[in-house]
This record gives sequence, C-alpha cells and structure tokens, in this order.
Amino acid sequence: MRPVGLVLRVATLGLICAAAVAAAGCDDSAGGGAPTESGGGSATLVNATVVDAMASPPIADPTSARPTTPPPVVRQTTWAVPRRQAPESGGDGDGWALGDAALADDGVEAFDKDSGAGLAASCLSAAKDRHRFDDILLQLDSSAPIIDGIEVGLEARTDDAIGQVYFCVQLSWDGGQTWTEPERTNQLTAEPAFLTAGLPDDTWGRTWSAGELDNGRLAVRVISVSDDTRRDLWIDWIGVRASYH
Ligand SMILES: [Ca+2]
Ligand SMILES: [Ca+2]
Ligand SMILES: [Ca+2]
Repeated sequence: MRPVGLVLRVATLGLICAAAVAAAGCDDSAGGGAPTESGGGSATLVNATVVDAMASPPIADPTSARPTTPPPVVRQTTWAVPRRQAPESGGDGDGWALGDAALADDGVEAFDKDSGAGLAASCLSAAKDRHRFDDILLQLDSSAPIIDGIEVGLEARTDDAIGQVYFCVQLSWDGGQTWTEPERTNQLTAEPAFLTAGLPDDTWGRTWSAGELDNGRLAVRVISVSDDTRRDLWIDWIGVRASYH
C-alpha cells in the first residue's frame, strides 16, 4: 500500500508544478526530478526552489550519523566475605586451623601448618590441603544480570617463599557438588599480600546464571600448594566479587 503521506506529497507537487509551469516551466517527467535548464536564468531559480522544498528529507551520511550501540556498563559487587568455612579432604586432611579467622579482614589469621602430604606443586594433587568457604552474599544491583567475571581475593602470607607456594582456587555453582577447573594465585610472600584468582572478565570456563551466585549455591575451595611440606601458610581474609552488566 502506498503511504498516505506520499500520495499527498505527490499531489501537492503536481499542483505546485502546475503553477510553476505557468510562470516558468516545470519538468515533472522524472517524478519530481531535477529542474530543467531550459527555462532561463530566473525561471530556473524559481523551479529549483519549488522542487527542493518538496524533496524527500535529506538522507544522512551513513558514515557520520549511524547510530551506535554504547558498550554495556560493567558493574562490580563489593568483596563479599564468606560466612561459613570447613576443611575438606586432601593433604593432611585438616585444611586450615582457626578457619573462622579468614572470615573477617581484621589481622587475625587462619593457619595451615606444614601444609600438604606430598611435594607435587599441582592444583589437583590429592596431597594438598583444601578448605571450603561458602554462604557468600553477593549483592548484584540488577534483576537479570549477565555475569562477566568472578574474582576471589585472599590476604595471605607464608613462612618462607623459597620454592613454590601459592593457592589454587575452584568455584562451585551447586553448593559444592561440582567445581570449576582450578585457577591459581601468584606466589605467596613472607609479608602479607593481597592475591587474586580470576579476573573481572573471567567466568571460569562457564556461563553463570544469577541464581548460581546465591549464597546457598556459590562456594569457593582454596587449595594450599607448595613443593615443600614444611611450608606454613596464613590467611587473614578471603573475599569474592562479581562483575556483571
Ligand atoms: Ca593443614
Ligand atoms: Ca604436612
Ligand atoms: Ca581475619
């Protein structure tokens, strides 16, 4: 169906051209095309004015006026400190002593003495002490967030940074039944340092729903890794934050 507006415009153009022809000539043979050059100097000016006024709106330059979609604004939760902890199997089988001390950023430290039962510096070695943290309250300011990344932060130290001493971290989205592949922190040092696993744009190899970040489902497993079972490790606090849009 021809748009009503177009019909009116063509009809109006015809009337104006008819009037213009009487005065100076109007070439409408091309459906409202360019004015002819045959009408003489002053007539051409009148004709051009009429046609230009009725022409379609100018087409914007697609290279300069193309609407652009702004990038999503990535937001980030604050660091959420878990509210529950427990040792898991592996290594000496006792995880960290004083585990509750890791649930507050207060200088009081949980302690993993002579960690591990073997020398393999490997995240998934059964000879490494492991500890679990959950009941994590992440506050996302969105009803339907897209999860861009998850980070785990730890303030920790070791008695001696000789050799390899670091943490491996895994995340669970189903209350500890299933775990991601581990990611590792940087090397621990004798002075307390803030270490992280994951990045703001790291989803740990999977797509997260918002529900999987609920405090009843999200869990963190920390594995103490060293190539020397004499290593002692301390941790002041652990936190989790999510980036989303
Ligand atoms: Ca231990
Ligand atoms: Ca040991
Ligand atoms: Ca603490």
